[in-house]
Amino acid sequence: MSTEFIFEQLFDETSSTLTYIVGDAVTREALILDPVDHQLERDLGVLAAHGLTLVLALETHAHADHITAAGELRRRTGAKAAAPFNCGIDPADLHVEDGTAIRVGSETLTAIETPGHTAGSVCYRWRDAVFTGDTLFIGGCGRADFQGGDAGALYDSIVGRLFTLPDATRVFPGHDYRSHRVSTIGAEKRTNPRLAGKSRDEFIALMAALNLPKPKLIDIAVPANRNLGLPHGG
Ligand SMILES: N[C@@H](CCC(=O)N[C@@H](CS)C(=O)NCC(=O)O)C(=O)O
Ligand SMILES: [Fe+2]
Repeated sequence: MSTEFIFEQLFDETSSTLTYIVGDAVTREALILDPVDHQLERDLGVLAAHGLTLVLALETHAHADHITAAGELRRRTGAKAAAPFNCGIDPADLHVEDGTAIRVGSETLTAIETPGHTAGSVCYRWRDAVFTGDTLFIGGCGRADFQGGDAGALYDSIVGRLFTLPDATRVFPGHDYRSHRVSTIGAEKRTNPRLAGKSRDEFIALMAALNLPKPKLIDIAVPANRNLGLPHGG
């Protein structure tokens, strides 16, 4: 593994989505994780500013609240698209499963299947960090009430998979609704109000009582995202 890498965390105000770019500073190849449709030009600009060639657009899950730019980035740049196997994103070039190693130059991301927010949700471990998608947020977690979501499975994914990573592992979530940007596994174990000191049953009860309104875009976004954000037939 080269020690030289490029890393960018980018925020979309409209959907509170965090998008990430990971690049190899030597080969200048890069991937983008969870890109948002209307941030396409921003993201191409960031890649160009670093002199990076996009080789992969990667998803943590089929999003319910915004549309991915993965398909359009593939069309514009020739990058491949990768998505979790269980998300129904059929046109992806690569379907990610537990343990799948995603290589970009000499950087490697390793997939961890973390069902719960959706049935197919995946997190990605990279160096001393983990990209947690909507499985684990800073001081919160994704909801579990649609797309095969399951609060018990979410608890098992967070506690059984993410919380068994080293405490110093940095946590980069897929959304943040309160201006947080990075945490650690150790800090989330100690202080995340959804999880710290909570039993599995208490977590399930807490999630069942959230009663959140459904995301405004869900009926448009989920079918679009299963087609990498492109219009069907497009
Ligand atoms: N108000 C937002 C809600 C977005 C939403 O529900 N986001 C999901 C992730 S796709 C979530 O897990 N939110 C957690 C929460 O709101 O506590 C919208 O309409 O888009
Ligand atoms: Fe989500």
